[in-house]
Amino acid sequence: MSHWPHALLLLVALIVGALAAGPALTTAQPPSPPPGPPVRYRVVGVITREQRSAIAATGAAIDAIGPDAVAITATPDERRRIAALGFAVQPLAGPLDFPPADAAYHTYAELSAELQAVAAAHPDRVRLFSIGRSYEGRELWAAKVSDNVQTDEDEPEALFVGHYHAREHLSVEMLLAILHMLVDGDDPARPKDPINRLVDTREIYLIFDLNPDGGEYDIATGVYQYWRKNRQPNSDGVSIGTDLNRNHSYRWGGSGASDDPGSETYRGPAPASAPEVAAIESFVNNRVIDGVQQIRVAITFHTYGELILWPYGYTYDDVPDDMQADDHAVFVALGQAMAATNGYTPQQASDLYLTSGDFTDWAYGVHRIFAYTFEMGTNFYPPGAAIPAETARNRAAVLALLDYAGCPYATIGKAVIYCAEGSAPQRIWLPFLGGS
Ligand code: 0X9
Ligand code: CA
Ligand code: CA
Ligand code: ZN
Repeated sequence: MSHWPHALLLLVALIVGALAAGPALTTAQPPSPPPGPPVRYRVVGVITREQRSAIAATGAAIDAIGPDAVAITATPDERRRIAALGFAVQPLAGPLDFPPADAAYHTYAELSAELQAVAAAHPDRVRLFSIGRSYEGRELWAAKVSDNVQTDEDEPEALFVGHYHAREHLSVEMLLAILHMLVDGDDPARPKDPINRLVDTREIYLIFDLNPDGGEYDIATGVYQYWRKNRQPNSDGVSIGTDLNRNHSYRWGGSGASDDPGSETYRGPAPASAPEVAAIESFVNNRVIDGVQQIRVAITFHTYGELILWPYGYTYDDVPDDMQADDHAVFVALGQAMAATNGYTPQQASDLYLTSGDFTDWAYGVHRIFAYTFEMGTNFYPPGAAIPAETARNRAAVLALLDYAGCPYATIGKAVIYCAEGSAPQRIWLPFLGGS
């Protein structure tokens, strides 16, 4: 209340200033411009909190505050309104990129280009598509990898997902490493090697970057922002972002997720309120064909901790009413089998801490998918030079999961009970895994 007269005075001063400077303020609301990614600017001559409030009131995000300038992220309309307040608005210098030591990481633009190149080089085995758009309008790129890739065959399906959390850039590199592992070096003249056989007998879906807005924001200044959430503005008018890994529709709103929009683990205002979460849920929902979910196994890659986590995260119970005992046994056996290949620690997600609304709870709770969270590495920003080793470390685990996609219940000796012999072999012999 007490600061309101100041704001009014300032506003009057700004309007007078703006009028004196020439351009008249329009009173009518202009039509909203087409949605597009907001752009970062420096606004100069900003000294007081009232000035900053006036800028924030346009809807622009104030990212950093200096002695006489602020860095903002603004839509074209917000930029115009800030300029109309009388401030000089300058484009922020410097391309959006990783710091030099981390140049090996892919920006969103580099990821998009790389995916297009791989898809063009392997039209028989790779189909590139988008599952939807991020809040700021970026395509959420996905690829299907299989033989006869344009056809939906009756083959076990697997899903891998990267970049739920913005600062966890290594997870995008993991998705790219999987793509390359699956398609590089395949030689039609050579007898089918185990990887080719896996590709040919499964349908593998890769969602490379579920949070491109957060990822781009995290690297935009040249100094990592430790950003986690997406970049969707919240209804408090101040904070930005929903934690995508708290926004899923299964038992949304329980423990281990915040209802405070300012929190790093904000669950969002409603289940699947984040467009990125809505997009992946609708993609997975659409893999139900004739009442049967086609995707049997999944990994969502995060950083960090060198962990393999299985559901549930919402409860400490190992086998609550919404989990089959045999499914729990599969989660443990398959989790341990993968951990044996990469040295990660396998455990139930809630052994780390309780969460609600994460991807794996939803994927299993709703779709009975054997979905795991992998926590890669030992910090959020391993140097670019660490990418090859950190991604190669999960190569055998990914192949083992693809192998067991034929019949996950084979891990507990119950293939005969659960898995009918279909056209797809249940196990592909993987000599480098010591597979039985
Ligand atoms: O908290 C998360 O979303 C994941 N860890 S992270 O450090 N990458 O943010 C873990 C999700 C797995 N679920 C539970 N631990 N309950
Ligand atoms: Ca196929
Ligand atoms: Ca299929
Ligand atoms: Zn994470």
